[in-house]
Amino acid sequence: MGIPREHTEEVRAQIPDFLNEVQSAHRVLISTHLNPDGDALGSALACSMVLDQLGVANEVICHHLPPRYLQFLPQSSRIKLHPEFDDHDLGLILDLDSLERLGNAEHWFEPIERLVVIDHHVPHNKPGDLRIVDVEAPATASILCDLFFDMPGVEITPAIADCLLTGLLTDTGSFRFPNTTPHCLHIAGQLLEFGAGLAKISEEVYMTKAKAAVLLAGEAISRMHLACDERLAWTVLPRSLFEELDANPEDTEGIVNELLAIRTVEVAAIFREGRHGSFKVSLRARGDIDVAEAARHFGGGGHTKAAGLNVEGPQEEAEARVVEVLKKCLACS
Ligand SMILES: [Mn+2]
Repeated sequence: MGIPREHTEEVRAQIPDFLNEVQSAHRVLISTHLNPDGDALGSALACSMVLDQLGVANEVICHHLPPRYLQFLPQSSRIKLHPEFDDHDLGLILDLDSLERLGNAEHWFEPIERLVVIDHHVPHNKPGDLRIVDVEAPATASILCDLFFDMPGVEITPAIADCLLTGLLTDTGSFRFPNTTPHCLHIAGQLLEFGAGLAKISEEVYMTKAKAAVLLAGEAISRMHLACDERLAWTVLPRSLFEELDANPEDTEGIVNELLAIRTVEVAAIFREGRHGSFKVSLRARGDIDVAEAARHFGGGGHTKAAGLNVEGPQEEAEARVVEVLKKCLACS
């Protein structure tokens, strides 16, 4: 498999269309997907600041407010649950290709006449009057770099550079995933020249956690089960544990990767008990193993190496059903 190559020139060719859309708008509503990550929020905020520079009135809304680890993003307090105005004539959505993934924010986009979509996911519903989509791009933020670096009237400030670099970093796992292209590293270098603070972003995103998150990780690891010659690892986090540690669902972020880090482990799963006794299961895999198929078995989905599903309790049954399917994935049952 060769290195992926994004369609930088095709994106640049859409600069006039993008400018035409935003400059003929009276007020733009910007949004991104629910459970927003660094690419989603970094991209939304970067767009907002670029529209400011172009003199285009705009607002940013999201179904969820920024999680704690992204609250350092410049101007993150601009992100609201609801818009203040109701006279938007252009919608700009980032890092998603299905309006449903806007969650509650979708409602505010329904009356808006025109829509611009900027995204790097495989298209589903293809909404939008102007679509700037590159499925080979490692992040929506990298498409925005191609769009904004040479855009007339736009200056990449340190704040914009921080937002875009956060998107690049989080969607490439700090430049560790196979989607890390030469172009991605090149534009990351340019973002540093524009004043992005790599060390500060890393500190906020990766090196700072709530105490509850660290305690929860300890519990998750100490409760871990191994099977299939230690090729399968899983752990269950009951609701009572979250109450005891004063932890929230956000605090489970990254724990599944700790299980997958064990040298022999090829599939890792973390079960988190939800409010109604059902379990949200995050799956991770490496090597040739495809966990998306296992997730689909339970009506879930995702990527081959990272997928998720929901399963009804009680705990023992939920655990047994999912583990059985994961053992089949590993051909060890
Ligand atoms: Mn993304």
